Parts: sequence; structure tokens; C-alpha cells
Amino acid sequence: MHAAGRRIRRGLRLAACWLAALLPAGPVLAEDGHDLWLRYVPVQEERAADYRARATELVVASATPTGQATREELVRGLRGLLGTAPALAARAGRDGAVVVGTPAGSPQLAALAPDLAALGEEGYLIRSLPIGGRKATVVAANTDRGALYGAFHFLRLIQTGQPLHALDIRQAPKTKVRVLNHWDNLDRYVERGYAGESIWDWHRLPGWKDPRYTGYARANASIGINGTVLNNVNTSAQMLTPMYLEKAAALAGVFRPYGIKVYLSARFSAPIEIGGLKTADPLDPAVRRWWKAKADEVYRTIPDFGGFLVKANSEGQPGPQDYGRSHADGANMLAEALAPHGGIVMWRAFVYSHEEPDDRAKQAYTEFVPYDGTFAPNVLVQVKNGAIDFQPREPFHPLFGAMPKTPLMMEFQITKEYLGFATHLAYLAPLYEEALRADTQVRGPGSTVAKVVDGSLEGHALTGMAGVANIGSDRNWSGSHFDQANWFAFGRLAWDPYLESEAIAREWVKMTFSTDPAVVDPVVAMMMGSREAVVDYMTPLGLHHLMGRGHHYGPAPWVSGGPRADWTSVYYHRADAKGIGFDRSATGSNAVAQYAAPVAAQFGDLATVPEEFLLWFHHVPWDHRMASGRTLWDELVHRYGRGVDYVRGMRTTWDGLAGKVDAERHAQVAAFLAIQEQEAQWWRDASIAYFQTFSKRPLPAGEAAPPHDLAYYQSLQFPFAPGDGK
Ligand code: BDP
Repeated sequence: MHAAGRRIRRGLRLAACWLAALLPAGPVLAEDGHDLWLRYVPVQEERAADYRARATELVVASATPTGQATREELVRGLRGLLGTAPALAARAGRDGAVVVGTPAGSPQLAALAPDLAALGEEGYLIRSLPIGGRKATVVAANTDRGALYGAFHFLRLIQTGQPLHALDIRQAPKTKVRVLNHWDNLDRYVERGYAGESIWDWHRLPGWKDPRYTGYARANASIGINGTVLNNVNTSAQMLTPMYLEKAAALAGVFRPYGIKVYLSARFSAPIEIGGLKTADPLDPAVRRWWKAKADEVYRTIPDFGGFLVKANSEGQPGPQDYGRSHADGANMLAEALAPHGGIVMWRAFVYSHEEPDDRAKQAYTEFVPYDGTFAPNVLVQVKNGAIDFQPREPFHPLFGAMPKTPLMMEFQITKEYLGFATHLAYLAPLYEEALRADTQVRGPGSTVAKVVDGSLEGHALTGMAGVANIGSDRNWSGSHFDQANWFAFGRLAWDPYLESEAIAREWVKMTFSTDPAVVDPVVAMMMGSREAVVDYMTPLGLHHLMGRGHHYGPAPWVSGGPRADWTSVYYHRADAKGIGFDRSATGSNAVAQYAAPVAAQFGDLATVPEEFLLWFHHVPWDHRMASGRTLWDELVHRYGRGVDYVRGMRTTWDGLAGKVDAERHAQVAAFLAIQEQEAQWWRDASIAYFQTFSKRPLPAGEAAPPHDLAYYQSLQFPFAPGDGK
């Protein structure tokens, strides 16, 4: 190198040193969130030596693609976390070896005779055990997939700062089918997606397999997700044509080593649209033959295909009722076609008919309960957590517990269609946890929704949980840094529905931002109250479905008219001069009667209904006295404001973390929180301005009047808001 070149280099080095000295201490490297919770940044120095001593050597006794993926992940993880990669070996020979695999694949593991009997196909154990008199950590499973999950768990222990010296962990998933549902169209539009266009680059598949697909598979495997439905429930039949099956097969090939199966949404009328038949009647022999042949073709293309997800006779989608047949007829026809290949049908219970004038909240129960016991054994009925539609808060769906002979699968929404899109910070695990812990009481106290979903209440072996994905092509995958936590939490809860939302948040923050308690504690605290804040500033006290028409952005409690009453806001809040709320008690729609007697009694009585569900179940006078001593009107106004205040508090907390979180992510979260505060304020102001026209009561002392009149809020239009399904 020329002397001049050397001088320039030295100068640059010096400049870099000065710069470093000028910058504040702490993490200064920019991060864009692409690495999710698998960042593998160096652990704190005081812990590193101990960890290094327990990961000197790595033995992954498997040559399969899954074994290879496991080895690569451990090398990547340990190198990043500990600064040095462990030596790769075929047999443990040193102190501090990590031995990963199955007894079948490793004589060394077989000799230890680990008790794997209860761990099934996906479980694992992690134990500190001596091998040949030397310290070792064993990650053992019955299958390579189990070992992969164990490897991620082992890495998580280090990522979250846990000691490694006396490990004795046994884990097996409590549900069988743990899937994401992508609402992605073939043109890459994502219905209710707020993270850019679809991650699936259909046009360039199968030739181009974007490396992001591998990143996606790693992230999902790390939290135990074992399946993905690639296409929207409102699907085009094109998905089942040979061209698209080839593309899906290419994705399946990328996911397979990570234990992830591909599933597809099937359009019920596909036999007509792509099969040239005149009917899609599930009892028509030609239709049945068509589906059998289609299933055979799918399995020729994707040998480990998972099965079909179906939205039928819901919101205009075709279905068996078009031919006078039942949901069971439709589901069982598909089940029969898939059964020889081991595939399953996930038949959605999100239905409500156009003609039905009765309470929409009652319709799924009314349509499905009569068919309990008639579904084929490879059918799961997939039920949303609440009876309306992923609202910020809903009571648990009355179907849970009401179909004992049918395995019911939980459907949660990870994308935040009704909770502020990707801009609002709302940690959803408390919502999931609330639904899972709800007590259906169908078999006495303790008959929780979680026990329905994991099959333990009625003894079902086929069980599952689905999450409507929030993933798109944004660099940070989810459209915001904090929405990654909802993907993470969904996976953790699908694996174990009894986990605590706070513990999950703690793990995620440590893996995603920092293990420094000065970061972890305030961020976890902020996350834990964030969903309740959304409930407060959007739909307090059991209000629901008050958002903008179509796109669902922003407040619009005044929405009325249009094609269907149950697509309006006034249908749900029923505000009038006397009061507000939907009477679902015995004096109203009597939806409460769909719950087990003790629950029905609790929800149906104004004196005992929990306040968070008050206006869900009752039409309540404006002057009704609340537990706080306030009138209902004053309490409503108070709650709206409390939600806005919480967001202000989150902004203060987050501002205080500047310098403790890398600048790029810090800045985006700060900007989004500012948007959230504005929008929370907007929800509060617009809602109060509107409901005051009914309550005709003054605002309580100290509560600011909305800065605009109602006409202003009603005039706001958002024709290009993202994610609109129509
Ligand atoms: C609603 C969405 C709509 C979906 C529908 C569903 O607004 O876009 O298609 O649910 O779950 O939440 O089928």
C-alpha cells in the first residue's frame, strides 16, 4: 500500500476513535429490527466466561437437513453471543460439550438413555449431565425436530441470561398444529396487513427463493410454530392450480428442515372455477372426485402438505350452504380427500349469514353446535377468540366448551386490524392470555378455554392454535419493532397456552433490546398495560366495533346504513337518550344463554357482569352507578382519557431509554408512539363528541372538551388506509 494510502487509513482510524469518544456510551450500532429476537449480540462480559466454559464443543449428531439447520443455528448463535464458535466434533470429548440430537442418531446419547418417552415427536429435554466424566449439556429428543426446538431453547437461555450449570428442562408442545394464517393474496396484497406487501414473492417463485424465507422459518421454529397457511382465507381458486402449487412447493422445501409444514386456504367453489364443473355441491360425486384428485395432486407436489383452511359461507365466500348442505358436509368432503395422506381440514367458524336478523354474536354457535359430533376425525373447527371479530376486548367465544365432541382450534389475530394497525404499541399476549384463561365452566369451575384448546378437557388429540400473521416485506417483518413481540408471544402461547404474558414479554425484551434491567423492567411494564390502554381509548367498558368503515382505521361510532346492519357501529353500541350498550341478556338477544349456566348468570345480570364487559351484554342508563362511584357517562369519559394518558406515559418511559436502545430502533418507536398519542386523542375526542349527543350530559370537571365539533370528526376520510379487504 502507498504511504499516502496508509496515512489516509490512519487518519480515518483516528477520526473513528474521536467519533467513538464523542458518542454516548452504550449500544451505538444501528439496528433495523431485521434480526428479530435472534440477534445473538454479545452477552454481558461477566457472564461470558461461564457460558464459554459450557459451550466449548458442539456435537450435533445428525446429517439430515434439520440436523444441519440445528448445527448452523447453534454455531451462529453461540458465535454471536459468546464471541467464539464452539469446536465442532462428532463425539463429545472435552469439558463443556453441548451434545444435541436423538438417541437413534448418536450412540453417545443412546448410552445416556435419556427418558424421552413423554416428549413425543416435538418435545425435548435439556440436561446438565457428565459424559465420560466431563461436564456436558445434553439436548435430546425423539426426532430431529425436537432437537431443533431444544437447540433454540438452549440459545434462549443464554440470550436471556439464565445459568447453564444445573439444567433439567423437559418440554413438549401442548398443542399439535401451531400455525400462522397469512391473509396474503397472490398479487402480494395483504388483507389487514400493515407491514408492506406479502413476503411471498409469488411471481419470482419457484425460481427465486428469497433468503427471507429461511429467516422466516428460523424465526418460526425458534418459537415452535410448525405450520403456515400461505394464502388468504378470502382466496382465489388459482392457488390450487399446478403453477401455484409448484410455487408453494418451493416454499415448503425451504421450510421443511425447520419443521414447518405448508397449508393452503381452499376456495370452496374451486371445482367450478378451476375444475370446469357446474357445481361445488359437497354431496355431488363428481365434486368429491375432483377434490380427491386435487388432494392427490397436492401431495404429489408437496409430500408433507399439512391440509386446507376454509372460510365458507362467511362474508360472501362460497360454501356448502349454497347447495343446502351443512358445514359438516363441506368439511367432511375435504377431510375425506385429505385423510389418505394424513392431511387435516381447519374449518373456520367465523360465519354470519346475510339473511340472519338476529344478534351476529350468536350466529357461529347457532350454526355449528348442532353439528357437534358429525365432523370427520381430521377436521378442526377454527374459532376466533371472541364471537364478533378480534376486537380490543371481547368475552370468550361461546363455542368454546359448547362442542365437546369436536376439536376446536383457537384463532387469534396477530396483525392489529382493530388495535391501531402497526403504529400503535399494543402487546397482545395479555389479550391472548385473558381468552385462554377464561373459564367456560362447562365441566365445572376450571374448564378454561386453554383446556378446550389443548384437548385436555374432552380428551382430543388433534389440537391447534392459529395466529393471523402480521408479517410483510418490511425490513423489520411486522411493520413495527414492538409488533414482533406479538408474533413471538403467539408462538410461545401456541406451544404452551399456560405461559404468562409477562414472562413472555420479559424474554422477548431481553432477546430483542437488552438484558439490562434498566431497559427490561420499564419496557415490560409499558408493554403489559398497553393493550388495556387501547381498550380504554377506543372501546372502553365492553363497547365494540366502532371503527372506520371498510378499512377499520380510526374512530367512527356514527357509522350506519349500508348493505348490512351488522357492519355498522350503531348496531353495536345502540346509544340513545336513555343509555348505551347491546342488550344480550334475557331481555335482549339472550346471547348470554349460549354460555354455561353460571357464566350466563354472571354475564346476564347487571349486578354481576364484569365492568369490562358491561356494554357488551347490557344497555345501561347514562346515570348507572359504577364501582368507582362515577356515573356511567363520567366513567366512559374517564376511561377514554385514561387510555390517552397511558400512551403519554409510554412516551416518557421510552424517551428515558434513549442511549440504552440503539438509535435507529429507538427513533422509530418514539415516532410511532407520537402517532399513537395523536390517534388515541382523536379516538377519545371523536367518541366523546359523538356519544355526548345522546347522553346530553356535561363532561366531568377537569375533562377537556373535544377541540372540534362532531361534524369535523365525521368529515375525515381515509380512502387509502392500508389493509382494506375490499
Ligand atoms: C375480519 C376482517 C376481514 C377478514 C375476516 C375473516 O375484517 O378482512 O376476511 O375477518 O376473518 O376481521 O375472515
